[in-house]
Amino acid sequence: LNRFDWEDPFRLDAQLTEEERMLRDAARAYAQEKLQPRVTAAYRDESTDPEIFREMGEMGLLGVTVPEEYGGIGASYVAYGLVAREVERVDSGYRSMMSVQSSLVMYPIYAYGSEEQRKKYLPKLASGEWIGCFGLTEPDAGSDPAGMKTVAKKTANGYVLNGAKMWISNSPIADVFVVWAKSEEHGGKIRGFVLEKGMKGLSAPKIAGKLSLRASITGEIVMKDVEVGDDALLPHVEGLKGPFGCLNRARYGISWGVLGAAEFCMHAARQYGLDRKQFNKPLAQTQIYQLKLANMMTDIALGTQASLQVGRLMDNANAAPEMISIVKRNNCGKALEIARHSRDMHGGNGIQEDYQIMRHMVNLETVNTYEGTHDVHALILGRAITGLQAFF
Ligand code: TGC
Ligand code: FAD
Repeated sequence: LNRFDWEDPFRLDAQLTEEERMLRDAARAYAQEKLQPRVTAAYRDESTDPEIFREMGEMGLLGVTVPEEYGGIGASYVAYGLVAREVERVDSGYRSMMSVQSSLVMYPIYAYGSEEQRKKYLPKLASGEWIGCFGLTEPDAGSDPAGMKTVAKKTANGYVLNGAKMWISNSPIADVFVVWAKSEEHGGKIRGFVLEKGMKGLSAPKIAGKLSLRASITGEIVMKDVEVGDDALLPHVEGLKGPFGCLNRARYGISWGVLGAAEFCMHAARQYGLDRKQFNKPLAQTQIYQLKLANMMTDIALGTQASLQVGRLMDNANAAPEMISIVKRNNCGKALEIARHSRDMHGGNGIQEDYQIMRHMVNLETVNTYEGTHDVHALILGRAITGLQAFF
């Protein structure tokens, strides 16, 4: 009879290439050896160590799908997903730092940028020497980015940008800002601009007091008459499909990442249930405890297979955005549910920082919200099913 492995129910390992397995193992070793020891304090102190970008760069974990000539390693989207899963097994905030840099900053510069922009920015972003951020959301435009107010006005040899972005991962420590604005020159269409730290009129104050994702710094981007040259415009994309093209990749990565967090929570609940006795028997020997573990393993296994399939389709240029909505929405919702159950299964210990479950649980609240909320992805899917848009 074939053996069943509860840690790898559908033999994911056997479905990966040698290169994908190697990158996954390198990411796991880095995350466990370098990130795991600092996360509890970083989270408690709400502090982000910029050195992490340098370390990830050295390990080749930034922009893994970007070709080697620009500093990436030209790996598959499946490999990218596996890296996200390993980093988020430690903390969603660390995965956020990595995925913003890779999918939301390096990808648009690679896909929509000029050759000069690629050469100038990508190698330094890949090495982690420069930190990037992505400004789409505004105080009055979250789920509805088409409602943004940031504008770019044409000048003799460039543009002047005015506006404010809100909830921007990495922004207070960023060197490179990919910002989306309505461009008057292009009939009010949304265009991408690459801004740099130190530009006059550009600031990025930290948003303090987050009770979720505390190891990942978040800020605003404030632009007051920021003057840039013509070379700051991303020349090869126009309209919302620009930022959405980046979000497709980041959302896909998140669908893998949250399963890493979910696996951590499930494995911890299993071990806790084996170790702790009540009523003279291990908690893991009760039916309710086993039911919860069975549900967790099932959701993780199904979610992983779905993300793997979407990744393979992305690698074959055959994926549709709605597929990504399915896995982003499902896996985030299921991971959050798994973390909440694991918190409960740990009893009083579940609220203690050493057990790490509550940190994952509150992190996943953010992940369920950013990159399109759980309900917004339901509406994207509802539109695909019915042909009727229900957003407005
Ligand atoms: P809609 O009319 O549907 O589309 C406008 C144009 O965009 C195109 N498009 C896409 N293109 C590529 N990929 C996709 N997924 C696309 N979705 C839409 C579409 O074809 C159209 O193109 P064109 O040429 O015809 O103009 O747009 P809408 O205004 O009705 O949008 C509705 C909705 C709800 C789907 C959309 O706005 C949405 O997804 N809202 C959620 C916003 C969001 O995800 N924000 C994320 C901000 S970044 C972030 O959270 C980073 S956190 C990262 C971290 O820390 O890890
Ligand atoms: P809203 O859009 O106001 O939504 C509030 C509620 O209303 C949600 O439940 C939503 O599902 C619901 N809702 C909205 N519209 C509808 C509708 N039509 N029908 C039914 N229900 C609806 N953005 C960036 O651009 N870059 C970043 O790097 C970034 N990082 C982030 C980091 C953190 C820690 C957080 C919390 C957010 C980040 N975001 C970032 C912003 C994130 O993408 C937005 O918070 C998200 O898109 C939701 O927008 P909102 O917060 O304005 O909520």
